[in-house]
Amino acid sequence: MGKRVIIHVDMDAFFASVEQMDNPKLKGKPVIVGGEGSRGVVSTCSYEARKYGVHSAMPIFIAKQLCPKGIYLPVRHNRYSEVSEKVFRILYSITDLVEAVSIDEAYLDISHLNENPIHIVNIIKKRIKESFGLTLSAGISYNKFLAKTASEWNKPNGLKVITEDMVPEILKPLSISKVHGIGERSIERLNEIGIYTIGQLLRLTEEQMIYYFGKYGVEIYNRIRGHDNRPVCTERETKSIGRETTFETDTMDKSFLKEVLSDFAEELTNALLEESLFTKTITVKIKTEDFKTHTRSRTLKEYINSYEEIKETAFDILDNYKIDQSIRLIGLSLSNFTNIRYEQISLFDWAKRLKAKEEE
Ligand code: TTP
Ligand code: MG
Repeated sequence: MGKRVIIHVDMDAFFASVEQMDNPKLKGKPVIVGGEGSRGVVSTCSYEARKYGVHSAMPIFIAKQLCPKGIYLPVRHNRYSEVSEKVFRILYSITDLVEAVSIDEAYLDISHLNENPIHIVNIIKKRIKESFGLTLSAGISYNKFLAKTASEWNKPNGLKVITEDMVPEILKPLSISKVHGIGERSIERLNEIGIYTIGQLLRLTEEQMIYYFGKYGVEIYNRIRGHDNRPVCTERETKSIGRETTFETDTMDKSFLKEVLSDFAEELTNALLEESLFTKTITVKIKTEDFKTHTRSRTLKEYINSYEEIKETAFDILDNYKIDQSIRLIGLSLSNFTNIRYEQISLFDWAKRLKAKEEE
């Protein structure tokens, strides 16, 4: 395979920018878009509001303390999906090789286009700016990991190219939290042993990486060295992901079973992050000493992707299961995915519809 050219694009302050586009009086002002009701957290906010320390996932009441003069607006998912659809239409006009990662984020593989990638990014930026007045940040590199890292480089309205000769030097000062695919738990554990930057992470051996990240250790080891062969996928196929283990000796020890579930929850959370997925259905599978399999599932009201929530749901399922026989196998799996934060409509359904329409 020759060297690839990958672009990662991410809209700036997406929900808030759409609100500013629909109501130009809001331009240049601190706009905070957030959920009402019990969750009451910030979905996103304009860069003007970020100056006050407001950020995504912060409880609205705290945002109001930090930025009392902010303009607080409810989330209008349908509207953002509509705009997102139009933005993707522009991306598809460049190439078919578009991987929609979320409502405002995509990878494009433009290796086959004999064009200057910076020129292509500028065309995309110009079209989106002229059509909707929205800005985005883009990263250009030779793989997905580096393209994504580049797009975060100088938000908003950024453009950054990472070439082979810059790696790994350019990555060294970055915080490990910038590495897409490293979960919150792993970050905590690495911080505990004094690892905060990619430079420090580069000192770990492959074995140590496996110890800290499980199955993804090898991938992360390679990625921070600039190796990432993941293709730009135009369709997602993940239907469920799971882990299970058969014990050497059967057990009835609940706290031991919880330890195992909690390890699985961590691995699966990393897998979710890896694919930018959110899950809604958690399933615990138990095989008892008589070789019978029992599965218990729970489907939640909201999509989640955090270790704590997945672990707690699994514990709850186990607590509701009456252990009256020894257990020989336990498994945990996740299904019912979305790529869109707090969003019910699948981006891929309409991305596919859109393509079908254009092919007609
Ligand atoms: P992001 O691209 O992460 O954020 P953003 O576009 O608002 O800002 P940035 O300029 O940093 O890219 O997410 C895209 C949208 O997804 C965002 O506008 C709102 C929504 N979202 C949530 O609803 N909850 C969250 O916790 C996050 C991070 C985003
Ligand atoms: Mg964004």
